[in-house]
Amino acid sequence: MDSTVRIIGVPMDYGADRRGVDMGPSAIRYGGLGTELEDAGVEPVDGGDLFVPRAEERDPDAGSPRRGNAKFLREIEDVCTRLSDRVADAIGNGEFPLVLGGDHSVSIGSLRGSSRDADLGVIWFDAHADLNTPETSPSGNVHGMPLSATLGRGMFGEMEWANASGVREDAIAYVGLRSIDERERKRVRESELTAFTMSDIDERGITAVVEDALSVATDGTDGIHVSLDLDWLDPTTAPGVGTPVRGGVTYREAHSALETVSRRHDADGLIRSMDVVEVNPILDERNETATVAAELAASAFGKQIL
Ligand code: B3U
Ligand code: MN
Ligand code: MN
Repeated sequence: MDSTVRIIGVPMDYGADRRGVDMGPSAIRYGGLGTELEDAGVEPVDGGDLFVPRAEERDPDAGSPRRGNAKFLREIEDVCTRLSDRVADAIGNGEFPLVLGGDHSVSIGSLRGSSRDADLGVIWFDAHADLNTPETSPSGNVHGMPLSATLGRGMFGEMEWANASGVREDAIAYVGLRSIDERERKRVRESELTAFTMSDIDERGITAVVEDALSVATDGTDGIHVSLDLDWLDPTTAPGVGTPVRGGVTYREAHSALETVSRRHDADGLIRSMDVVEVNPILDERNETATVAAELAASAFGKQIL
């Protein structure tokens, strides 16, 4: 693949319960992201990190929505608004933005930016559905809400900064779900979202599932956003995440999945943007999770064994 990948670090952990994902961008770079991407045949350009004020200096409840609970919402709005501009600028310059989180609420900015001038399909590699709203969230943590924010569900309907009108519900496909809150389950079932769970992967194999997810995300869209939450992987492979859930994909399945995405990209040029989120270096073992994150990004951009 002959192209430029613009790395945008977002050292923010406002959306997560456990501190540490703010160090994700450094850890992923230290885990070899630059060389991995070069091995994939793309040119990495590191745009540095967005400025994110320290959580300790902020009041988590200052920007509370009228109903429900969503901690640090004002701060998340500020960061995601700046991020969406950076993502849209990169695409405007013919580059592929690769956003390094940070917790999963960064995707609110990635998706808004990437869909500014396009209809965007989404592949959501995650253990969780991330479909809570401030009204339904059991935790008040916005990293459990980015897809509802994007779709303008619940209180997010009043927050234009969070919505992405270029992302249709029926162009979003989950891959690898295994931890869903009761009210999220109802929403997923009643929605037009496509959900491939771990059971689907067990039964049909990762390649068939990812190919189906790609069909969903490319149907009637101009390109896709790949959102990779490291807790998608089994905790034995990716221990450095805030909310590990056992029974995730293996190292091999993960690479195979992103290689499948890359093959379609080579054929159709379909990836517009990607984010890699929820790496928590404090909880990691010898930077393993960050290193896997760097390797998986390279697989998505075309790195091959031979
Ligand atoms: N669904 C739960 C837990 C959670 C979501 N995303 C992560 N954890 N990483 C919640 O708090 O919304
Ligand atoms: Mn997530
Ligand atoms: Mn998750």
